Amino acid sequence: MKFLKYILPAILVLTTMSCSDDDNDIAPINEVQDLMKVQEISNDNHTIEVYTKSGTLVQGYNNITIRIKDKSTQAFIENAVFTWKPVMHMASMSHSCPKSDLVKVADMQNVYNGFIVFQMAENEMEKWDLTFNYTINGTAYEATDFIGIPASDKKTVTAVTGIDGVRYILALIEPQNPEVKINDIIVGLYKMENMMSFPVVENFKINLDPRMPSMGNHSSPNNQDMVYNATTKMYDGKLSLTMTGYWKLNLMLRNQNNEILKGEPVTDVNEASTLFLELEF
Ligand SMILES: [Cu+2]
Repeated sequence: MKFLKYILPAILVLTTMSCSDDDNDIAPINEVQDLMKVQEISNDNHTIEVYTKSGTLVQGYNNITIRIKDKSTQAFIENAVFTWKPVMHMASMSHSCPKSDLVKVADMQNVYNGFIVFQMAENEMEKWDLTFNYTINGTAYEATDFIGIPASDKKTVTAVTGIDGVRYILALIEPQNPEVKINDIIVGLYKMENMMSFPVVENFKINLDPRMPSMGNHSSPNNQDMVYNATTKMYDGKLSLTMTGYWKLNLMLRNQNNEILKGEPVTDVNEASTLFLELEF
């Protein structure tokens, strides 16, 4: 019995340890198995794999996961420190867009995550590119390439000028898969500080009035206006969808003094706000 009591646990521990070692060396867990590769962006030293859920980038909000591989060893790099910069090259000027930091995902080995809000789609003459600047063990590298940003058929991002003269960008982040129910709605709100800087706007409020224009412009019960969430740095509310189809999400943007900067109430004589987002499901 002593054998079982002392030796068996020891064997179990050793077995478990060697198993996890094998996992690391031979078959690392696939940390991108629920995602699809959009493209690779490379330089002489590394290949950066860009992933999203759909395998594409879209006009609007994009949750983006990347892995970076050493070209000579084929090993994924776990300790890169990134900045990234999306730039649209337009006829008369270049500009960037709202984005988060690109950071290593906690409890994962090889993947980094962040988001980018592309407020404009590409066209024949005007394209986006994406630059990664990163350091590995103190050495700096850069990789850049063009990326494809086709137009979204529904308005999931909008850029407007408030009565304060500031240019704001609003992006629909959730629901990505709307249902007939009361959905959590999340919107990102950013201001255009200059061509390259789009910081988060804090502590504003966004009124929400979803309507179905094809059905007498009816609304829905139990919606909740969107308020700032200091943890996520986004705006949270409740979006009530009583049936499938096309919904126009009429919005009013209010500053910290509760003044309306953009948008109008929907009434019998005013069927829509000039500030809105759209979804169809
Ligand atoms: Cu542009």
